[in-house]
Amino acid sequence: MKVLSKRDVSSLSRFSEEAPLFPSPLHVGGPNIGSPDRLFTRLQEVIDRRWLTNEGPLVQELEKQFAGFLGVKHCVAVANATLGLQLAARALDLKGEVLVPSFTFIGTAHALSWIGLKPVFCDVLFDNHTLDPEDVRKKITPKTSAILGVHLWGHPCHVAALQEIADIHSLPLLFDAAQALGSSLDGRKIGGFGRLEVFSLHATKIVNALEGGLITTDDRLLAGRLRRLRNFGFTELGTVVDFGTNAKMNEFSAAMGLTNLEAYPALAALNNRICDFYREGLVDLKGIRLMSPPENGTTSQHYFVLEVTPESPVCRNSIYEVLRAENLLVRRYFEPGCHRTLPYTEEHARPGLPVTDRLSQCLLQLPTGQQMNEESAQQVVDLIRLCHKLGPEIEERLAHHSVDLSSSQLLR
Ligand code: T4K
Repeated sequence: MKVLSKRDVSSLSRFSEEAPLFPSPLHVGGPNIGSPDRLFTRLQEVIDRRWLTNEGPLVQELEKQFAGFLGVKHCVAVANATLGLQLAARALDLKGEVLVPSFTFIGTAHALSWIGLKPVFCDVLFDNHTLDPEDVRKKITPKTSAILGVHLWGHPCHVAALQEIADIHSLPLLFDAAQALGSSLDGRKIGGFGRLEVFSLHATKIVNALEGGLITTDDRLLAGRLRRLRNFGFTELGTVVDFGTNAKMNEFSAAMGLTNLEAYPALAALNNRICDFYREGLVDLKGIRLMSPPENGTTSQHYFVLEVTPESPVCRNSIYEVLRAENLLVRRYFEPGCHRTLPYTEEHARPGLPVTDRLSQCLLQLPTGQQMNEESAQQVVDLIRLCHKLGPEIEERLAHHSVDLSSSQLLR
């Protein structure tokens, strides 16, 4: 691995012909994969059994294992979280408007729009980047049919405050828990809050099923309806009683999901070590604010989030460019907020979501998970510290030198 020995801008790939610091790209969301032996055994079983989808034995096993892990009564496996959110909205008979945070992955909003619901974007709180209960309160109208919180970065929403508002207005409260597998709030795992919660098992999540999702609830009747909706509205007796769709998880995905769930304790422990490394190495940098773990809960630390404030000698976008040129593919989630994303701008591009607008311009996410070890985490720290030290010179170079932006790495 290249060493940042010269410690001046000429050692940075962004400004020289030097090879990148990391020989292969480090991704935010690089997939974690549990025991290959366990995975191949399960895949062989699927092949031998010739039962590939439609609530096969591995999907049933996965639902049981995840329900146990999350401490919920019912877990309905689906093809991905986007379909999971749509099934959730249909199962709760939502109509009209749903209050959602603008600061989330676009999939949260699109899932609703795709089935004719209108996401009404609310701001988030600066402390943990989740739905601001006060803004929710202000935006409730007779057209509101639900409140959808997002446990962003796995940080639990202010559930009690949101539940109180939902109860006052007799609205269902549900959660997009796509990023929150393994998180807990006040000693209770995310999964059992609100009417239901929706997790993602996408390749980039701490536990993946290639593609996949889970809907969790303690409500037996709701779980039954979700099961029918994911399979064209069929009952167990084969009669169609509802407007269903195809949101089923297949057996290969379940094999992957089960295998990777077994690796969860080791993955969370690894993230813990990597994030501690990041914290210790970056905590003293002026203008770099590290997002603290939740005060009243835990997360898997799958997302390491830092804020670059105006006091930093080098701005967020310059750090982003320099790091990506070194194959450290940090992300700027979520820029812009949903309310400033093309399909939604007409209605929502007006001032009024100041925290979302600020966060979308100052955050960076660093890689975690199996692709990292303590040596690479140290390299990440050294690189960011160097960027910080060389800040004014980096800014000057970026302002005055023509930039080759054709690299796909820089465009994301
Ligand atoms: N709600 C929230 C709050 C979410 O965060 C998400 C998904 C959803 C709902 C919807 O869940 P699903 O319907 O997907 O189950 C990624 C993921 O695709 C997306 O699932 C995730 N959130 C979002 C936060 O991140 P992108 O477009 O930013 O990145 P993507 O998929 O290109 O992958 C990120 C990096 O990971 C890539 O640069 C390359 C690397 N990668 C990716 C894949 C798929 C690999 O190394 N190997 C791989 O197999 O959305």
